[in-house]
Amino acid sequence: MSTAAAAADLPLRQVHAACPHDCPDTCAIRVTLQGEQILRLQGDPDHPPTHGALCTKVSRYAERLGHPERVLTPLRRVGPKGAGRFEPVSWDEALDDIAARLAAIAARDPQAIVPYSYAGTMGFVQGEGMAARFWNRLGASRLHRSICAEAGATGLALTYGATVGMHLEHFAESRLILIWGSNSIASNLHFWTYAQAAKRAGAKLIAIDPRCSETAQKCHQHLALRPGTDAALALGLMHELIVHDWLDHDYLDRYVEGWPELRERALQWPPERAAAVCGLSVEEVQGLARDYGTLAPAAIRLNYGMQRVHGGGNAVRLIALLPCLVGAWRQPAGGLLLSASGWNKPLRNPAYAHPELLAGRQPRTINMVRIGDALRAMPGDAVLDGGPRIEALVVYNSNPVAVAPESGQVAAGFAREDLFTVVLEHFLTDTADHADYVLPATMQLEHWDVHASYGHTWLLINEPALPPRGQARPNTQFFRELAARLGFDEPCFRDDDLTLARQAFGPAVDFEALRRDGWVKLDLPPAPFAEGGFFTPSGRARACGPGLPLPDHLPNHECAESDPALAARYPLAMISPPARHFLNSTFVNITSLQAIEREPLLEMHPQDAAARGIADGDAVCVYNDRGRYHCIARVGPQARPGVVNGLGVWWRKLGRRGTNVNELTHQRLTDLGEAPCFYDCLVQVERDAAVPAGSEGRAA
Ligand SMILES: Nc1nc2c(c(=O)[nH]1)N[C@H]1C(S)=C(S)[C@@H](COP(=O)(O)OP(=O)(O)OC[C@H]3O[C@@H](n4cnc5c(=O)[nH]c(N)nc54)[C@H](O)[C@@H]3O)O[C@H]1N2
Ligand SMILES: Nc1nc2c(c(=O)[nH]1)N[C@H]1C(S)=C(S)[C@@H](COP(=O)(O)OP(=O)(O)OC[C@H]3O[C@@H](n4cnc5c(=O)[nH]c(N)nc54)[C@H](O)[C@@H]3O)O[C@H]1N2
Ligand code: SF4
Ligand SMILES: [Mo]
Repeated sequence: MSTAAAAADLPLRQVHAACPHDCPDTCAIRVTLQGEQILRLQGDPDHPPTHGALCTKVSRYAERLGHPERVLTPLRRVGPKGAGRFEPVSWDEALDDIAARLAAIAARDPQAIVPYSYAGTMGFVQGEGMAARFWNRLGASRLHRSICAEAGATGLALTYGATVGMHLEHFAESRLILIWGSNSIASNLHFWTYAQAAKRAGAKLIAIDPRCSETAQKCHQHLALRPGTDAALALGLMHELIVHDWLDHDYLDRYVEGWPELRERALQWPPERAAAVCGLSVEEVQGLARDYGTLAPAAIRLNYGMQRVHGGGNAVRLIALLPCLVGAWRQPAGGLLLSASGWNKPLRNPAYAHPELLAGRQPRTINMVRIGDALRAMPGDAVLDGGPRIEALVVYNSNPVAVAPESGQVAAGFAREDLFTVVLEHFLTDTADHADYVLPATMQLEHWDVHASYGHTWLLINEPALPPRGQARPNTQFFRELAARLGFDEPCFRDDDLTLARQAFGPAVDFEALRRDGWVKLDLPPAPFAEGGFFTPSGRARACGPGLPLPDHLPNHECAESDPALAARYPLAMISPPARHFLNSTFVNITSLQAIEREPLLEMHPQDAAARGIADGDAVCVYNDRGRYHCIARVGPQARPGVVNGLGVWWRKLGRRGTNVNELTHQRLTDLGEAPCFYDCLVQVERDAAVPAGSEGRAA
């Protein structure tokens, strides 16, 4: 009997899964299988925010799972670093050698070993579930996981006392929605569904974004401000709210700390000043203030796109205070949402990472944003935080060679022949190419996990639907086996994945309900700050106070105001927001999605293109002192004058001439949170005369 016929005899089964990707939507997935054959993979129709729909990327999950280039056996390097030449080895051979190499380094100083991980999966189990215990026990360096949201999250927490905001579903009832630094259609699709409902009910939608994104095109209005000027816009809005008295005085008096001081500062920002800084018209600033001051309930969907600049933290602090000025928080459909992750924090198990295993040690911290510098640093350099030279890296759930800033330096660091690098991956990414060992990791449908969301207020479970392909193993298993080989005999290293899933949340979460339904909703008030109740010590939102200076507009590191000489050489500001069909660097190698995105693109305004003799479709070189990025110009209204949009984040080896947009970005940090400044970057562009468009093969 053939296997297909055998499968047809098997009963259908349904499994609750969760989308693992770094996306605020955290969709619930329903998988229908017969035997080991996926019949259907769909958004769970019963999960309110998912609403039965997955994005284009994840609806192709089976393509990623069964991809012919998936890494299915452990691999050991045979060529030079970075060449991506490997031979298969057994798991035992790989683990024995890795354990021996790490033990030798740890005997000198475990801090010379650095874990590098981010949000390839957002799951608690396959994220840091077993890994954090292992690193604590080893005493390895700690990693400041700052590459995405730290500036904004810090600004938000300074203001509200936690990273919390409106509930996603209430946006459907808003009358005004400011979509601020967010291309929601690409990166927050399920929010867009609620925004569309509001629009149908008569709400006005305004996009605040340097780029005329897919989302901005569908809003009633688009304000194309200069990158990194959001704080100036917020101050200009406050000025107008004050002079027209569109204020909720009662709310301000009762629930805001430092309002008199903030008021004085805002009065220094008449719309003329704000408009000049932002590159907007005075009428645009005034009109936005009128809408915000007079339409209620008014909601702001802020996203991380606007905080990847020098002053990103201050900008978030100012914008987060806007709903307090107009009393928007009084209604469920008013307020602001940047992150919802603080809502689930109290439910997480504080003992999960077993901090006691550190036994009083306080290892140094490496900032993941500065991995390019850190890998090349010598003891005494500040970036090493008082610790030793980095001798070994264990990378999981991340692709730093592609996504970290100043990637030329990152690649150079990873290319150090004396660096021992282990990468847990699904594919031979740019980072995996630099590994001494690449170990095959399971994908979401092959392992257990539990998820919380940073965009909504549900918790989700992910049950394995399929056995691992090939020799793939969950991340947890790698750390368990390494722990055993290093003689770590604490019982927590023997917890299996289901146990880890159970342990992630405290007793307040009904794990059996999670398994039965696939998700549970957090029990929270609909208008959380209707009467103050912020998570600050005073319970009031904080504009300033003891130890907290007033927020202000800080110009970009790289702009004419901060560095006129640099701006003279590199007159264009570059932002590098995500391409719609990739998720950071994930999916770049998925054939059907790559076919939609086609090539690495640089959007340019016709004026800027004409001044450089560049036509739509030309091959161009984007450059600054850090590097050269080769891509294709898309000339049109998506870019505002003076700003180019380099859509990210291609794998270097799948891009043109082995480059991606992070060749150009720098490793300087934001005002708050020590986060990256991906969108604070000056460049120049020229035609790639040497290579006519379309004639260049990919540098694989
Ligand atoms: N399809 C897709 N979805 C994603 C991602 C992805 O790569 N692709 N990434 C995921 C991740 S990691 C995250 S953190 C989230 C959020 O990811 P975000 O990076 O916030 O993603 P976007 O929503 O694209 O928001 C970026 C928007 O901010 C704009 N922007 C850039 N600079 C400025 C500025 O100075 N001011 C203002 N006002 N706007 C600016 C950009 O033009 C862009 O439209 O999305 C997640 N979802
Ligand atoms: N220029 C520029 N650079 C950026 C950004 C930008 O907007 N512009 N965005 C930044 C942002 S917001 C972020 S969050 C970072 C994201 O950076 P990363 O977190 O590194 O995200 P990805 O590039 O998606 O890489 C995740 C990797 O994890 C792997 N992975 C997924 N699941 C698993 C698993 O279960 N086990 C293992 N072992 N591996 C797994 C995937 O195959 C993938 O290669 O990039 C940043 N870089
Ligand atoms: S990437 Fe985002 S929108 Fe797409 S399925 Fe995952 S959580 Fe949903
Ligand atoms: Mo991110």
